[in-house]
Amino acid sequence: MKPQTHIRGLAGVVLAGFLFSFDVNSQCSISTNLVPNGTFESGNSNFTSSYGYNPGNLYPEGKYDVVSNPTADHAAFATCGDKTSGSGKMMVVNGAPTANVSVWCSTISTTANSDYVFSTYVASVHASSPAILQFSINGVSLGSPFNASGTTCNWQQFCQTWNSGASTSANICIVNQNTAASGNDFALDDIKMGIVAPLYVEMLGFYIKQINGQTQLHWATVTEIDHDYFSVERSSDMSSWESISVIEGKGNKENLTIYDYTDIAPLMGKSYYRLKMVDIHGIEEFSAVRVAKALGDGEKYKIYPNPTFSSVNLLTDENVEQVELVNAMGSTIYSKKVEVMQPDLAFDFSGVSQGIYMIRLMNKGQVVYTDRLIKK
Ligand SMILES: [Ca+2]
Ligand SMILES: [Ca+2]
Repeated sequence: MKPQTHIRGLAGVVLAGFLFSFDVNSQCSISTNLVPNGTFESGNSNFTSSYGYNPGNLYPEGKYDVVSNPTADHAAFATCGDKTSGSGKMMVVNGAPTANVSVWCSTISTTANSDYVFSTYVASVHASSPAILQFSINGVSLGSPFNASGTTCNWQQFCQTWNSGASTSANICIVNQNTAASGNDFALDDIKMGIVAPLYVEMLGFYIKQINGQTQLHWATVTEIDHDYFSVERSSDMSSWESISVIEGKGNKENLTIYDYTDIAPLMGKSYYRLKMVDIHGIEEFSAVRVAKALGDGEKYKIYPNPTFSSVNLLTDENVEQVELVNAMGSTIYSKKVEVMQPDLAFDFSGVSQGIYMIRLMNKGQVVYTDRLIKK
């Protein structure tokens, strides 16, 4: 589905230095679910199917049942918990090799000219030929077909947006598009449809700046609705994220708020940052991802903080054998051998008098880098 973005309030607001980005996603989020018994907890009711209801026996193709354990209806089906609670009911289907057959349909009232999200969870109950399903509304296919996981009992959510146009009712269906004869056996649960959840945070920018080995994060919001908090998240690989700070949101407001956070100890190499925004209803959205490199492009050595009151850190991927401090008279007043090279080394200059020095990095008897260092 398309990312939901709003730029309301941008006009007239000038923030020098901000990289404007509006890529805030609200995937599959709906405000109020309109599908009755989408959880199947009421059993075989509130929906229709072109497949046959065959309670207790799913050996024939093209049949379904509403049960809490697929194995109960077919010995070769996996023992899966439902999506709703893990112990509730789900619709279990022995998919037949005929495309364009409606497996599940329901009719709901809709408001004209509104954006809706239609969403379902699907899990395979047999590993072969995972289900290929497609949404359809009022007889028109919606979006691309989607595939259930090849791993049994692995519930995955699929959703599509739909604009109601002039429609005041929607016959919503989940249609089989798989023509495989064997396998194609799956379960549906937690089917939902509703108006797209409103974006509760309108971001006006999110950028990062690197200063003295620290990463400063700056962002701004225009509107916040029921906003609870930001979680500042960091990752070294864009796949596993850790929350490094939680910053309270403003709740509800319609004016510009600027937020700042400083990561005083970024990861070695690259640090990726993103903001998770959570509203009071628990709905989550994510900002764009920004990346900070410990060393700038073409930069081999970084000494920070500078000026310093006590110690300095040396950040480098190069080999350094010795670090020296030279005073204005040209005398070496500090010299330390690097025993074990690490990408981030600390040197204690607390015993060094206030003044301006030259810090010198040596490797194989050669000076490889010099910088002016102010000791306070
Ligand atoms: Ca359920
Ligand atoms: Ca089948």
